[in-house]
Amino acid sequence: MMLRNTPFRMSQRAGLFSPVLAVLFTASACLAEETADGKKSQVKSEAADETTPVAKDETTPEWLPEGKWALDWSDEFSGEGELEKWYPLLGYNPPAFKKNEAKGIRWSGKTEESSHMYSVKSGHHWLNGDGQLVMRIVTDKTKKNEHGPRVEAAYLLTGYPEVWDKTEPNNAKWAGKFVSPKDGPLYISARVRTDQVVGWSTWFAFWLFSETRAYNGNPVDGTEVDMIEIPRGKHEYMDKVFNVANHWKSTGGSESLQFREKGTPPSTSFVDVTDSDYHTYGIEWSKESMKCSVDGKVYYTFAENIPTDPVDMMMFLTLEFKPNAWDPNQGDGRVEGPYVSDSPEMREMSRALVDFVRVYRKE
Ligand SMILES: [Ca+2]
Repeated sequence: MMLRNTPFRMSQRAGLFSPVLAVLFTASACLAEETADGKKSQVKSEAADETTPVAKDETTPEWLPEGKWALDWSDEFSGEGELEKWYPLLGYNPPAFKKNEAKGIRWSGKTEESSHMYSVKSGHHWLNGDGQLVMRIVTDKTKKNEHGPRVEAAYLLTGYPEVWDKTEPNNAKWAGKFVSPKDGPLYISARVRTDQVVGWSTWFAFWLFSETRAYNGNPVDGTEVDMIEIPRGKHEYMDKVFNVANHWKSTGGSESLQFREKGTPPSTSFVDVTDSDYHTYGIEWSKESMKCSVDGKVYYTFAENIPTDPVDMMMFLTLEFKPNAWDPNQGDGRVEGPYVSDSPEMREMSRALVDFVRVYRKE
């Protein structure tokens, strides 16, 4: 899902993919995604790469792609207390971030009052002492803006705005943990449980993203890579659905694929990411391709528009909310549909548990 996004519509598939790749696909329907300024990009529905080997044990967290891999970075989310390797998105102002005065907003309009959700410093993400990061997204019923009850969420990055820098596209230079396949292929994975991601118009996402160069039309220096997104909504097909995507331009520069158990057509290959198991979402990222896998089975391979020499791509773990961002009449989890818990002051719409994030480098 790009920063600017509006509902999908059914439409004919157009040729973003090579004919060679296309023959591997077993389903042909697609969804088109209409962006905020009215142009359509593509969201094809399903198609498994049947040529890819399947992991011996689909839940083994240590599954790795073929080859020899060395652990480069990881967060096992052990212990309690503050996160050390992840930063809540609190805006784009380096001095405010350094002074701990920054305030985060997301899906924003022109002002704080027109934001659909807020990323906040604390309160919605924590270590549970049992080896997992807990993330949640809630409606604070005591606060409102022009969109209604205010939504706050865990929205975590491995980077932060470090210093003003006029040579940077957005005048801010980012620091933190960046990832790049320039010096050799990477395998990046997250083990996540999402059975409590239930709120309508919420979704869980695990991304690679450049805050400065994602949508400049040049995939080489950084894009938005959605290693996994799990949206929820009142439509039956949204009971069990996930997608992967690469976005390199705000309009007309997207490649994405949706997998679903229900709907027309259903996917020929699918894993139920809404069950109570942990699932491992991985990407094997080289300068030639990005292979997105679930539990060691590759679901989709990006072969074009690869970020081959990204400047500041970092990892994201997020819960998000925007009414009908994925589909018209998706439902508003603030006031209807399932939820995790509810009180007069707050409704917890969705919750995710993250067991680890690991980055391996090919030797
Ligand atoms: Ca770019």
